Amino acid sequence: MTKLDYNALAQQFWQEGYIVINNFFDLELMEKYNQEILKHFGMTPNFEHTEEFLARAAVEVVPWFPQREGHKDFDIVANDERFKTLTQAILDHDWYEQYSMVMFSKKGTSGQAWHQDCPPDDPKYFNVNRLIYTMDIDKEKTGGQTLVMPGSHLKGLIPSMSEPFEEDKKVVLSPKKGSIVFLHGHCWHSVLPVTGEYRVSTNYRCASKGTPENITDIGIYRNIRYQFSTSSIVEERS
Ligand SMILES: O=C(O)CCC(=O)C(=O)O
Ligand SMILES: [Fe+2]
Repeated sequence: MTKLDYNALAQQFWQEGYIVINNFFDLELMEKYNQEILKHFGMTPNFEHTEEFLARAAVEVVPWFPQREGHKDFDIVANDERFKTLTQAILDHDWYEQYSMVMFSKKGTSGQAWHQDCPPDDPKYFNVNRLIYTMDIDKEKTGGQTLVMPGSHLKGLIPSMSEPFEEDKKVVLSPKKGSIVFLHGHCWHSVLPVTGEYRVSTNYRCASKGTPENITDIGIYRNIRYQFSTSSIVEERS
């Protein structure tokens, strides 16, 4: 791949709230990951979230944390020098790895509603999603494109259902196998319904030092604030 201008990419991240780089990871490595992921899930995994969360937040993904279960292959991405250099360019030297999470959605599921991964109450504290794609995501084959609202990481809370929401300003991302997407946790984003056999993405979350480890415990949806550790709605938004 061509040489990366890390500083320009970091600047873009801070302006837009996200960056996309195609052909970042080797296709062979991505294929290996994808096969391990499919081996873990099979094609019809059960949802681990509660019915209430699935219904209210309209999020239909099954999470898996492969590094926690000792799947060493998943360390390769975390330890990749270019991946780390890009992270460093964005967060300076003061950052730490949180966890890697694979998200699986089967055919006919609704994807993910618009959300922020963590509360924007204090702009200093946020997670960074470092997404890698082990398969092509596109309109024709899979559906499940990722939607992002440029610049929204600087705009505070995602509007509630009764507040104006300029959805036409969104950008549709169709990452390819080997692409990466870095996304600020306060940036408003969603995932379209999955029309192909399945959809998989893998997120190597990290954060600036000093950010609480549980920063992503509460996700912000347009209708609710949801706490994952207690599987409960902690706020109804109006
Ligand atoms: O799978 C994606 O493309 C984005 C998923 C997401 O919402 C996240 O990683 O926070
Ligand atoms: Fe998210």
